[in-house]
Amino acid sequence: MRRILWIGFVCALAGAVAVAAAASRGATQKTVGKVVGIPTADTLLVKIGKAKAKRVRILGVSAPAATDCYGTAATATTRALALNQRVALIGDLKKGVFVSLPNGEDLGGVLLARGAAQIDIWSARTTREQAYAAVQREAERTFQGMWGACSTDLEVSISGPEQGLPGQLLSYSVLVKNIGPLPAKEAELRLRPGNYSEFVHKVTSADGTCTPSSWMATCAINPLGPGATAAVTVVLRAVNFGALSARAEVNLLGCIAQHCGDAPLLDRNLDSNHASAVTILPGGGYERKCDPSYPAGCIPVPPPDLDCEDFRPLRNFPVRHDVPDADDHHLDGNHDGIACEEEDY
Ligand SMILES: [Ca+2]
Ligand SMILES: [Ca+2]
Repeated sequence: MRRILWIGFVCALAGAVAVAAAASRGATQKTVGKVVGIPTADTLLVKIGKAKAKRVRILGVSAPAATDCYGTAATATTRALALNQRVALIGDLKKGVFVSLPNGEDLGGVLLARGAAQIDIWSARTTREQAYAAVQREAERTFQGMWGACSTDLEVSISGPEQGLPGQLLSYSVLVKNIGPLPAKEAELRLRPGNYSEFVHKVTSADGTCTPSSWMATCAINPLGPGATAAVTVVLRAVNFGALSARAEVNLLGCIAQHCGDAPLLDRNLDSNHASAVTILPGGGYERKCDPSYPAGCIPVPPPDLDCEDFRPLRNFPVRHDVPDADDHHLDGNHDGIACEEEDY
């Protein structure tokens, strides 16, 4: 009697497991097949059983096409990982599948980590989207694959008068250079005085379209090939005695289309995207004087209180805390003797 009960229990349990398995199959169907071709980096040709090989899209990722920057390298990456391998395809074969490699690794995740694909933001969301986002962020940060190869580097510089007078119009020359290797199709330049009462008077450029407002001018820079330079002139109106700074910031508008061709995805060196020039307006009790707290260069004494942005590209420079009125500009927020580090902002 006891034995019969036990068998009954086992049968019931087995039945429950079978039902659960069927239910989970419905949700995440799993098929095993052999990869016999790689038409593009995010598509596999898979032979399942004796049926004709099927084209299967990898779910959640999108790789550059053959004609895009890094397209050939991306396809080679998928080929090296998956060709001739027996893989598990998880999901609906018609809609796209997660692909599990023989070593258990997720093919889509590996492609993202190597910068051979990016998250497919053009299709429906997937259950792995959040995990994939973290992987892609890391790949971008470390310039893996296409994030390094399909980048460019815009650099900005600004120069202007060392000295002026309140009421004067002061002219600054701004240069934006594309260091390369890819052409910069879209870039935006922002010009503005520091956080004081000086105003943008005029902004002109033959290499872009500029729109001035009282506190900031914005220029859409014309496409810049590798090695090419765009020039912009900005005129500021000085108001007060003291120090005046003119700041320039350039931003590459990276391609976010599914197929970018030779348009860069990002600017790989953001340190070179800011520059500033300081002009002294002596008088009214203000004379040109270098602040002894900052021995790396001549940083004028306040007022006004200048920010790290006013000395770009200068960063990580020493600060003396053993002088009177040490670090008057508050450039060493964490008091470690080095100004304008990441932690000081
Ligand atoms: Ca740059
Ligand atoms: Ca510091």
